[in-house]
Parts: sequence; structure tokens; C-alpha cells
Amino acid sequence: MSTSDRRRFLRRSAGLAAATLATARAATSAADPVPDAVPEWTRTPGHPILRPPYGERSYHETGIVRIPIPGRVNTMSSASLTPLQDMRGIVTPSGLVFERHHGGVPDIPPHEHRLLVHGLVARPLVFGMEELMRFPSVSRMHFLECSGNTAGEWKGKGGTVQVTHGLLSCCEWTGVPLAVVLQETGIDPRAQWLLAEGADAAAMTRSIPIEKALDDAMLVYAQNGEMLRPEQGYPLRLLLPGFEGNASVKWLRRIKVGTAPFMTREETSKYTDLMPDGTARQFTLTMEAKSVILRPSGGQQVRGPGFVEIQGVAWSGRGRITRVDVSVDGGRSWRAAQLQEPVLTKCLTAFRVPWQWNGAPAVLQSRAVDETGYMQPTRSQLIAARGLDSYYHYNAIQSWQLAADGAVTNVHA
Ligand SMILES: Nc1nc2c(c(=O)[nH]1)N[C@H]1C(S)=C(S)[C@@H](COP(=O)(O)O)O[C@H]1N2
Ligand SMILES: [Mo]
Repeated sequence: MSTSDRRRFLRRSAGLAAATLATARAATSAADPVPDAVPEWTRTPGHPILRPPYGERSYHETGIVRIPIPGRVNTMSSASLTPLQDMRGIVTPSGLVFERHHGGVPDIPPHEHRLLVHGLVARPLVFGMEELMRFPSVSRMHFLECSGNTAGEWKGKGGTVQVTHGLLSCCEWTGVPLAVVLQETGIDPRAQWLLAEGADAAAMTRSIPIEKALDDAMLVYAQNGEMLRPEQGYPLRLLLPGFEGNASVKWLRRIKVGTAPFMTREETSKYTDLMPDGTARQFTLTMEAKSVILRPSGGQQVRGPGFVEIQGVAWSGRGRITRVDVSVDGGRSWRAAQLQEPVLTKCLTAFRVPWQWNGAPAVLQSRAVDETGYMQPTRSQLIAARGLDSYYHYNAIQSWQLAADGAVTNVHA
């Protein structure tokens, strides 16, 4: 076909497409004529491949971004929040995974990175990245939640689900089971706790129970199909599925095996929970079951009565989610939500409930149940048990109020 032939052909098929579309449109709305059914982007060839060679999302979607925790901008101990209100499915795109770092993100050349494993081991060993990547590997989907997630809800109220619950992500993580590496060094029968230390300026150090180290702890070098992002611990991080995010030490440089917890700064002052009787709990490492409705959620606008699919996510550090209930009347009555497969252990589980909104004000809630039978508490149950003086591990039922005009706001119900 010559160029002019092809043009003629395109013009003819354009006319055909216009006729077809016009019929389709007329069938739904006679008052909505189609001015030109073949738009510009159909009449001209699109971009060739490899522009750019590392792909980007549509520029129409670039408003979906991490945001700093309000009031904590540009400090070295900073955090950014996952835009949960725009999450579809359970995988957090790597560029939207929340960040929490206490001493900034270090720039580590992978070939210079080392992991030392020492203490109560038969053979203290130093590993480079190439050596670690030669071990048998494993890939698993797990959520990661900062234990400070939702802490603002104890006494205050965040506006959007990004602000209230955004210290949460879910990725496919690839690496070596920590147990495999410990088999290589050998561990002394007296070993009870491990120290994990980061190579960042914060030198983050946490104590890990030996049971966890030998169970599902991973030395992770890849995330969502590619090497870790710098802010997620490149080139190597610890991942402790279901544990508070803080213990998943990033930029991991050292593991020391010992007999007792190492009582680091993070576990004597920071990551403890002050109880109503004035004592403080230490090593509350497991993240309890929790859920939140992402749509409709705070700051969103429901456009008029009619069909609304209530969508959210649930997770538990103790295993699989077995049930999520949804209420549209502030917890007076509940309906079981549909759980989206796959339902994986220590992983986000997406849920949904179809709902016909009649336009009357409503309070939307979700509550998660995990395979241990644990049910996510109401806000008043949580406060009755914990008081109002602790900061971490807030996992109460979240309430979103839908007003008659469709506006959604955060309320404490
Ligand atoms: N070395 C090091 N590891 C760290 C931290 C840090 O500041 N330094 N922050 C911790 C905290 S508090 C959390 S919640 C998680 C966050 O992981 P992410 O930034 O990959 O989301 O990393 C943990 N690991
Ligand atoms: Mo954290």
C-alpha cells in the first residue's frame, strides 16, 4: 500500500468507526451526538518503545504520590505515607511504598556492602551481596506496617486514609531465609536473641527472638521484581513478616547472636507501650489484625445516591485474614465482605461489599478477624485496655462518616 492509499484507507475506516460509535452512543443517549468519533490519538502513530527505557505511569496519574507526615517535612528522621486511597489490589507499587528512616537514606555501593554474622555462632562470617545471592532464594508477599501507623488516632483525627493509615505497604519480597544463612554460620544451643544492625547514620539496632529468625525471617535484596529501592534498604534489609516495621532493619550490616535481648535505644525508650497502670510493655513485636475502608474514605466525595462498592484492605501479623465485616450504621449491624483471592499469610487482603446508598448519612466501618480468632477491637475497647498514653500499635476499627451531600470525613464512633 502506498502512503496515499494508506491514508485513503485510514480515512475510510475512520468513517466506519464513526458510524459504529455513533450508533452505540445513540443507543444510550440520543441527546449526546458524537462530533468526531476518531480522535487525534487514533489518527497518528503513538510513541515507539523504549521511551523512556525504564517505564513510567501515565502522566495523568502523577498526582498519586507519597506525602510526608504532616508537620514532619525535610527532617532526617522522616516518614512518607502510602496513598492508600488510590491503591488497587494488594501490591504497593515500589515508587509509592511509605518510607520511614531515622537517619536519612544512605547511598551504599552494592559491591562494598557487607553483612557480618557473629556472636554465638560456630563460624563468624562476612558475606558480600554476590555471596548472599548465591544462597537458595524465596519470594513472598507480605505487608509491612510501622507500629506508629494510625497513632494520630489515639487523641486526634487524620483527614484522609493516607494520613491515618499510610505507614503501610505490601510488596513481593525476594531474598534468602535468615535460617539458611544461620545454618551456614552454625548457632550455639544457648542462642535466644539476635541483634540486627543497619548501616545507615541512625545505625538502627533491634533485638529479634531466635524463633522468629528461624521461622520466616528473610534477608531481602529484591522487591516487586527488581532490586530493593534505596529507601527500602538497598542493597539488603531484614524482613520480619508480621512484626512491627521498625524491626525489619534496612541497610542490614550486622547480625549478632546472643542469649538475651540487647536492650537497644529503640526497645527501652522508643518502641514500648505505656499502659494505664504506668508500666510499659516491651517487645510488642507482632502487628495485630486490622482493616480499613479505602473507598469511600476521608476527604473523598461520593457522587450521589446509588451503587457504591465499599473497598478496603485487612491484614494480620499473626497469619491469614479469615473474615472482614462491614457496617454502614456505625457498628450496629454487620455484613461479611467478599475477600479477594489470594488470601495470604501476613499479607494485605482486599475486601469489598456491594452497597446501594440511599443518600442518608451513614457511618462506614470494617473489622478484621484473623485465623487465630482475634477480632479487631472497637476504639472504646482498645482505649479501655490500653488507655490513652501509649503511641504505637493502634489497631481500632476506623469510622468514616458519609454525609447526605456525599462528603466523607473521619469520625470517632
Ligand atoms: N536501618 C534502618 N532500618 C529501619 C529504619 C531506619 O531508620 N534505619 N526504620 C524502620 C522503621 S521505623 C520502619 S516502619 C521500617 C520502614 O520500612 P520502609 O521505609 O521500607 O517502608 O523500616 C525500619 N527499618
Ligand atoms: Mo516504624
